Amino acid sequence: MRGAAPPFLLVHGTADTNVAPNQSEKFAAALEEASTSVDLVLLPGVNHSTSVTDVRVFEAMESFLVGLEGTSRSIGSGEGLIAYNSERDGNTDIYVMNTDGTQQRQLTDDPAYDAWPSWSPDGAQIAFVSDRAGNPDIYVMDADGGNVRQLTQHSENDIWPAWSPDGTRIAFPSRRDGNFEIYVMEVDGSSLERLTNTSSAEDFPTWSLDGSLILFSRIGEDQGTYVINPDGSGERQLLDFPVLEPAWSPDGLRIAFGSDHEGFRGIYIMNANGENLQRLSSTHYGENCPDWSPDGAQITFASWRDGNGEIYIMDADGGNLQQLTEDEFEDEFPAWQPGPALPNQ
Ligand SMILES: [Ca+2]
Ligand SMILES: [Ca+2]
Ligand SMILES: [Ca+2]
Repeated sequence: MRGAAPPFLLVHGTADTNVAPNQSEKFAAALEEASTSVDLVLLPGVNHSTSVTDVRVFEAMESFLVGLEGTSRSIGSGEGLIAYNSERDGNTDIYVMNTDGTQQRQLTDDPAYDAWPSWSPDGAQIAFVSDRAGNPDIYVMDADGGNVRQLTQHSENDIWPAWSPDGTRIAFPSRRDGNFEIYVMEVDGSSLERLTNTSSAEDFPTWSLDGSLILFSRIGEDQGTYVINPDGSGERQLLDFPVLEPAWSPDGLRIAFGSDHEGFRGIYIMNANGENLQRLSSTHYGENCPDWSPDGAQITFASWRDGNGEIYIMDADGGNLQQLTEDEFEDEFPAWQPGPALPNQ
């Protein structure tokens, strides 16, 4: 027991640490006898994705926990918000909605291009790109759209902000030194550091769970997907093609990304070491910008399967597709609000 907080019941999605339903039932019955509430956390294991077995275990435990006092938390069941950008008001602005597509509401309202939302790890702030000062710069606002601050001010493009997992820094590509390089700054815009220095275009940074690595793409000479330490050392190649809009999974084990390396824009996932590449997209209409639900069980993304960009969610194995937006305008670049931290994080 951890003070007043309910204990977590971890369900590992691996064959070697699988929890049999009868064991889960015994554990749940023991908790019920003690009038103890419990939080359920479904945690996909190393090198394994969630399987049918895991879902059965999860459902078995959930059914036994119904009626227990207190709350059981089923992460991935629609909690949190999804931020995205849309052209529905005549220019591109940032919106948020519930994860079932309800309560779509506008956060920015500026004639400029306001796009590419990126949540702070605590889900309280959103970094984004706006050209309201004349060219693309990085901004931050509170999750309700208030308290907008401009973090970068440069006549060259600063784009694609990505928060460090501890919330203290933001990585972003900038063309301020002649071509795109990856930079890191403090969240107040100070202490700017350049991590790459090439004639190619570096783009799309995303941080590992522990903040020890930044993954990015390189287009041009030495094209590919790389990881680098946040101090600019230790660069190494993971893939021989550049990924688009990558997102590191909340458990740190996988990376979702868009790619056109098979001739169309699709959504893919791979292990964090670059192995076990899998395509999730089942259409060739164009899909991009995946982002993970807080429990890693679902992925939100944009798809052009109905003729213009719409936001969808699906399970992390590509199943259970659900459409969240439906209008004639471009809705894209979804970002899933981070949830409560998993135990041991
Ligand atoms: Ca706008
Ligand atoms: Ca460069
Ligand atoms: Ca649309």
